[in-house]
Amino acid sequence: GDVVKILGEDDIRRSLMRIAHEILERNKGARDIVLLGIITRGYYLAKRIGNNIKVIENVDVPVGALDVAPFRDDEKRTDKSEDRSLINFDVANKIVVLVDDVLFTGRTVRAAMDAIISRGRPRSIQLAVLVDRGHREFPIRPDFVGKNIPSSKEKELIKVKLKEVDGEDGVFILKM
Ligand code: 3GP
Ligand code: 5GP
Ligand code: MG
Repeated sequence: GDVVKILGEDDIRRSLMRIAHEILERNKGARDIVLLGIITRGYYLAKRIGNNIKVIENVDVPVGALDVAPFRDDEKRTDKSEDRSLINFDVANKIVVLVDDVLFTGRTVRAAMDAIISRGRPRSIQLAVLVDRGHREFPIRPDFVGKNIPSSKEKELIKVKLKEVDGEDGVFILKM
């Protein structure tokens, strides 16, 4: 069906710079912040936010890749031995900023919180997403949002493209 572009390359770049500023404002600097991006695209967004924090504050914040599949509550759950997370730092006592591309039902974020807590006890967990499309099934809300895109739960799909994975940057609505 129809494809409508909602965000272009420049829009995404500005959103991720604003989110970096908001994270630093909320936490009064970069101290004790670590970024965990949900595999696949959330991880590349987390890396970009980390690069932006470096530009703004001249601080390197640790960035890790979080695989939530071992902690899902449905049939897509995989064995813990297949955990693809890549996190070479401690989350205990840190301010963990969880990053994902699209927030929908909240189930992925619920699983992500389990994945994080299985590694240690963070001081806090905050949530940054490029797109919030609504339709939550759990009591979860984002702290930092690129764009709210009200969507039809069944008739629409949000497509996020990132250069690192898809060769181009863009957010699109697909009407099915
Ligand atoms: P991601 O791993 O980069 O987030 O789920 C596999 C991919 O398909 C995801 O990539 C996600 O962006 C994309 N996707 C598109 N629509 C949906 C959807 O409705 N549900 C899920 N789980 N993924 C979707
Ligand atoms: P949730 O668990 O909140 O329902 O969905 C969040 C996760 O599923 C995100 O990591 C995202 O990749 C994927 N997802 C759910 N719906 C969509 C969608 O419409 N578009 C895209 N790109 N991803 C989605
Ligand atoms: Mg995702």
